[in-house]
Amino acid sequence: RFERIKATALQERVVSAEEAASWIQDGMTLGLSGFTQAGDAKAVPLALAKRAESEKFKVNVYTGASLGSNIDTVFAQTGIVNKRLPFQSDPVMRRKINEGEILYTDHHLSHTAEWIRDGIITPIDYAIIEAISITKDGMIIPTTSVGNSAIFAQYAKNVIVEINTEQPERLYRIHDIYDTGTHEGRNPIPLSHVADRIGTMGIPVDMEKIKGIVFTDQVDSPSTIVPPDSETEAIASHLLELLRSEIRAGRLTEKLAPIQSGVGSVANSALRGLIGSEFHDLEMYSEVLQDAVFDLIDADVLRFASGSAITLSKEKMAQVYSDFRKYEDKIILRPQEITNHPGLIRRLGLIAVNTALEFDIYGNVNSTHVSGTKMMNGIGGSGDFARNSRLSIFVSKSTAKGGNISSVVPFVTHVDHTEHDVDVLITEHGYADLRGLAPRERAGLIIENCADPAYRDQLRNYYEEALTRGGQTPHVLEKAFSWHQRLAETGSMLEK
Ligand code: 0RQ
Repeated sequence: RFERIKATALQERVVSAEEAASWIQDGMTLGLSGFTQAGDAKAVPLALAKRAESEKFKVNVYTGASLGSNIDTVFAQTGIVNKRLPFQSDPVMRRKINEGEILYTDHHLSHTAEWIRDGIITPIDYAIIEAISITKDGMIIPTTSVGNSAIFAQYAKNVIVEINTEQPERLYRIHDIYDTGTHEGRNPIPLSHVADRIGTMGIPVDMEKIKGIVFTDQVDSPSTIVPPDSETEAIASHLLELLRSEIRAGRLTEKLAPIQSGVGSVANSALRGLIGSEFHDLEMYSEVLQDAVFDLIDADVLRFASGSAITLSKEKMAQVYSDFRKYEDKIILRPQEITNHPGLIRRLGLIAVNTALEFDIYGNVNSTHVSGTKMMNGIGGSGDFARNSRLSIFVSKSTAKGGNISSVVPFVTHVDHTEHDVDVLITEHGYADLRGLAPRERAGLIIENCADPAYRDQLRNYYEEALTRGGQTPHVLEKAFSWHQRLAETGSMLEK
């Protein structure tokens, strides 16, 4: 185990997870590695939660994105979290957030590093970073995610490294850590192609700040991949139809443009839809590399994938890590500030596919707040990509909860992505290409192409009444949220 600490002077700093957790005091702020269940620090956070059985304290918790290994669950259950940012997706934490017990700052994933640099948010007392090893010169080599780990380690007062001996050392070749520097004297980021390497292989850190090193062998939590159903398959086929029409229009070739894809069942299904298609030599410039990405590499459809985390199902994890040589030259993991960087997203000209909870007849998208008030997960990186991509696509099933909820509504109850950031909407019924259209041109297209047939008359009636009121974006304001009100009162958005 100790050979993983190549800076031999640091070997004497090995402590137990319990000892490291004992350094954390009430009121402190922690920066934990971890991005969509991958590469999260596990041993020290879980030991910290254990302390809560006999002690009362609260900490602020910053991460890359969502954590696995039940960490957010036990953090929420033990009540030790004061404030959480920038993303979570845990059901227990979600409930505590919505009950007002945990403060949650739902934040664009590319922005958090800037807040840390500028001293906007409470400074980090302890960064706790999972690593496969520490190099001779003290660089931390992350495991299956990079997320915000580099900025946390750089700005934290103290660093605890969790060396995960279960993660193969071969992972050392896949990271590319680039520091954008502070606002003074910042230069363009020298990345012009998805596969470019622009930084260091690990996270450079002042060795003096490494207060402790903990060994762990707990692997990442596997993701649950919901198998495609007829609706997600229909969404995937409409997405392919859209891409083909872009090729016919001469705007894309069969190599497409680098693809970003959100997480979840719809996104995974959409990606899998590319297997067996005519598209080839594809590239991804995304956040999360999920099962479908490796399927696409295996099928020789995907040439290269850049992301911030590798999040896999149990079966895929076993296959990928037992044969990692096959993938190591086709993958790069970067800090989320780079994967989600507005300038790079624009420069690379991405096709971005993200998921909506609901969207309205003019193209505004709500990805986060159920019925406008209850947090689901968070905006994650969807806003970074939607605003800056070459082609910004949102997908959703047209209904939820057995048809009681229409995902196409008169007015979204919370706006994550404004109509200005949304190019194309896709449901299982079809797609609406909103580019270049005025609000009055959009409404009909969205209703007829995307809404569930059971809700189309209701939407048409709303829009016709709205037209009598006039305006650039016509609405019947007193009825704009009436569908959500009906849902709360009767359990369905359908008019009786
Ligand atoms: O709940 O399973 O309890 O029935 O929402 O919906 O259709 O399974 O879709 O898993 O792809 O998640 C937007 C939440 C979609 C996700 C969201 C209910 C529905 C179901 C899930 P049940 P589906 P998905 C990259 C980019 C924001 C962050 C992001 C998300 C559950 O994609 O969090 O894009 N995105 N990040 O029944 C009430 C509605 C609903 C609804 C669906 N209108 N009202 N409930 N549901 N529509 C990742 C990162 O950045 C880290």
